[in-house]
Amino acid sequence: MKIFKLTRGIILQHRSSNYLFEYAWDSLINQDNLYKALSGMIEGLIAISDEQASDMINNGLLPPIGSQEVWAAGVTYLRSREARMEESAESGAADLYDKVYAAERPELFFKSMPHRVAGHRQRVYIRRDSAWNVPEPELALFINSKGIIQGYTVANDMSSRSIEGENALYLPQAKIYERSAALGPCLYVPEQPIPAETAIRMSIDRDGAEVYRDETSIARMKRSLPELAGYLYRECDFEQGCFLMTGTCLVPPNDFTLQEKDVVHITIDGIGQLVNTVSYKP
Ligand code: DO4
Ligand code: MG
Repeated sequence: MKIFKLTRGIILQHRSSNYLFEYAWDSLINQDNLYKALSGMIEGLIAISDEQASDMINNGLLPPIGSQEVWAAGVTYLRSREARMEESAESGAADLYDKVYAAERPELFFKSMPHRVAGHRQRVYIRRDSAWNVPEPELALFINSKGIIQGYTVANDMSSRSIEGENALYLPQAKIYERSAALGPCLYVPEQPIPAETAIRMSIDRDGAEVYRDETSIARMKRSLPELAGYLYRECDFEQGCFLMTGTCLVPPNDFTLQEKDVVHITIDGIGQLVNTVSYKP
């Protein structure tokens, strides 16, 4: 099932039916066995038509986050390791990425407070002081306060390759700025964990023409999803749960940088599509 956070309530979609209700987002999603908890609520909810649901989703959608922090994992796919080693060759930091890909401990970093997160059809930003900017399509996990993965969403970990490539210690500046994180369109809450062969796709449009398209599967991830969640929760408590981006699996060619007004589409099977237009911070 899917839950959409709206300006006027929450829509739960399950087996071709839509239900609209009011609930505090944090307490709704931070439950044990969220699928079962949501299924148990359905009986008491009032169904709305597909037209009503689409209209509300098209006109009042928010990112599927409440007060949670957003964290991210890095270098979890071979493609990310390669790209990072190329961009940092001159700074001499290429080895760091090679080592972290192979190490037992994953790379985990803080990505965003909820107020900096863009939702579906909202703008994401590129930095004015960065010459080389890319979107990073990622599966994001929603992990509840007990450390158990309860749901998934589509994520964009917007990044500056020039800033990170100049010096690996600039990572927070390459990664954390206004609207550098996007999540949406919904929180997908399946009965079983998301299948390993789930496909993830990204395309980028410029002036109405497609300038990039590629796809892969999350089966290529070097680490397991519970392993990433386990490391994050080792010494951190998250009272309302936490979102964790699981690393990028697609990187555009090295001569590609995002421009203002580019439109980034990221799709993950079963979850949906996250679309964001690129902009500078006004
Ligand atoms: O090591 C830097 C960040 C890596 C990252 O964001 C990714 O692999 O997705
Ligand atoms: Mg990333």
